[in-house]
Amino acid sequence: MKYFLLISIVFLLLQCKTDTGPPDPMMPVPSERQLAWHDLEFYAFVHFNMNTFSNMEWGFGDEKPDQFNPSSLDCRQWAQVCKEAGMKGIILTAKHHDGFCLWPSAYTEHSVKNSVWKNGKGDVLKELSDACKEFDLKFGVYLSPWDRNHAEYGTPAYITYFRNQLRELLTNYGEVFEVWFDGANGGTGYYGGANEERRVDKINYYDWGNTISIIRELQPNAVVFSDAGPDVRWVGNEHGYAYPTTWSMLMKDSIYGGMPDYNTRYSMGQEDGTHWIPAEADVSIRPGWYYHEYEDHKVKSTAQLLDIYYKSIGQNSSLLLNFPVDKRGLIHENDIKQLKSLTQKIKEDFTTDIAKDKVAMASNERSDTYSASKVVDGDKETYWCTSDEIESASLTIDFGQFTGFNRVILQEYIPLGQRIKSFTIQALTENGWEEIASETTIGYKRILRLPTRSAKSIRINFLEFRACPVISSIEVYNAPKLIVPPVISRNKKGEVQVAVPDPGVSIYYTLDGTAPTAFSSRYARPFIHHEAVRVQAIAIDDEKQSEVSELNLDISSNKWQVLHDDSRANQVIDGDISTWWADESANNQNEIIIDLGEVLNIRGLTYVPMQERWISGLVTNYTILISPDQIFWTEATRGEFSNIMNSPIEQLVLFPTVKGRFINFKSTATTDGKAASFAEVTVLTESSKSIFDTN
Ligand code: FUL
Repeated sequence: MKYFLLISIVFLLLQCKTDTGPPDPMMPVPSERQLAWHDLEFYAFVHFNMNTFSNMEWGFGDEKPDQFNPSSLDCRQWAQVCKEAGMKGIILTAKHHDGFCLWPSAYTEHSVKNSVWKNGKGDVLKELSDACKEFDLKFGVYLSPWDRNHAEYGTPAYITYFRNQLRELLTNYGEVFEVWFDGANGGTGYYGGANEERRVDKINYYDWGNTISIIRELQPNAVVFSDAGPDVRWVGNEHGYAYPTTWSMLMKDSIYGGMPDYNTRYSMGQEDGTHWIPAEADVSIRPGWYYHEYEDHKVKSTAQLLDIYYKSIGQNSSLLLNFPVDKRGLIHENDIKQLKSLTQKIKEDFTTDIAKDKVAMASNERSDTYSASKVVDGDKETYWCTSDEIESASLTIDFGQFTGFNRVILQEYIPLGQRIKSFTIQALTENGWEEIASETTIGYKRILRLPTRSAKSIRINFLEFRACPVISSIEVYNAPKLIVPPVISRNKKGEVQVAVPDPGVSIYYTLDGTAPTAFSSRYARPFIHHEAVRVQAIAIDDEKQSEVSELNLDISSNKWQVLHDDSRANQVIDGDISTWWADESANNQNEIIIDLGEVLNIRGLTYVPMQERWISGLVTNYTILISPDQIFWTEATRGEFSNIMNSPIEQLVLFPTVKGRFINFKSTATTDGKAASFAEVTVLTESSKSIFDTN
């Protein structure tokens, strides 16, 4: 009996060691809390705090609690917007670098309790955590380690303060799914009135190990984000992009929060990383993290947001999309519109999985339990896996008939580690097997955007791996093209360009003022048009048609010249609003003189201020002078762009027609007293009058 037992145990052990049981995990592997986090994929950041009211990105710390006064704060609106977009949670800036607390902390006076908002009885954390519960969303907190308000920042006493606050956040608001620690630490600040610069030893000052123990004690399921994890890492940029090669592993012990070369050396992760610390891509829907009225026209386009989606979630990262909640305390209408447009497009892109339940075959199957069919069964918990000792492997999915497709989603079964180092995809087209992709990592999820083609089968060849491939899912879709109104522009040469983000989408346009249709001229390439004109265009693909976009143009600037020693001054008339020029040697009184090359009937001009993230030298007051010969000048008009700081969009100035060849657009004051800057100036002549007036 004894012997029988022993033999059975040895037999069982041997069984486990054979290739038919599950493969050994390839270390490191994710923890339970990380696995739950991976499944979230898409969740929201909200930057809303003192900076919203001081119109800053990094407040100095000397702001007064009374400045915080939202007129109609509604966290339920945030939650509803995020829920409807399919996002899984919201992380709020409970305290940003300026130190103001959105909850009535017992450890500071610098909080909502001393604001006029709700007579000091409000608590934004409470309102948001309640709203998240109501809308079944996860709730997370951003607590800035740097505090430019606190008198003791830089001393051990501040660490106690910081931990006390962390305890408040993790005790009083229910379940927290992510605690977010920013890498920006130390610098100038108010520091309780000291108004000085304080640097800290970023490696040792925070004693992170003990702070993280508090999080583990109070919120064992919460993941902790920082450059070095320990659970989730920064993707290394604020554009929302992971990388085609993105490992979830990291050499954790060589990294600390805020290290200068983090993004160039570590943000892609490391194949031989010692810890599982996957990437999170954070990006704002506007240029700034905080709300600024002057960015109302700069909400990212559908094409930009879609690109972010594919380059984050599609490249083994999660996506943390930020909403700069406005002074009312609401997600702005423009942001909601773009978010809806993004989520609508994502839904369309992944409507029908062509691979689902189709016949899948592999060059090697570890056993029936791990057969190729597991990748198309719609169950992420089952997976295909090969035996251990293989050099390469391939898996073929047969669609049964020729089918058009352009997206492939692949997922590794990450509880057993991230394994794939390189793979190719082939498609069985009418020309036989053709290679259509050659890529590196997969990880939790990889989405490939490919040109649309028709194929009967696809084959994925796994070429290099750290351990035998373990694939839980392969999905195939045929995403419709992105149909958005075309962008029309004209450069200095007079070339009119009409552009759409998705190649292969047809563009039709008109120049005669009629609305374009599929029977109008088809746009193939840029064309020269020097005269005044209204260009209207639409994008069409199959049955779908975009809204009409239009651009009213006066005569082209090809004969014009900006009269200045610095030839870069001509960027002001190049038709490209992303370039700008300022005469740095001048003060805010500087001017632009344009030589039109001939005498024209001038009736106005347009001015586009610089479109950079940090704007400076926007013209607020101006005088416009016109001359036939640069000797006799006539003042055409003078005036003010009163709201240009908050709304830095194209400004229009009209005046009674003056004949002349030279136009002097003279700045008499700028927003910040710096040299006047100009992105684009166009001159309006009599020839465009009928075009503009019928608008
Ligand atoms: C940065 C911070 O300094 C920004 O203000 C913002 O909070 C962003 C998410 O992280 O590093």
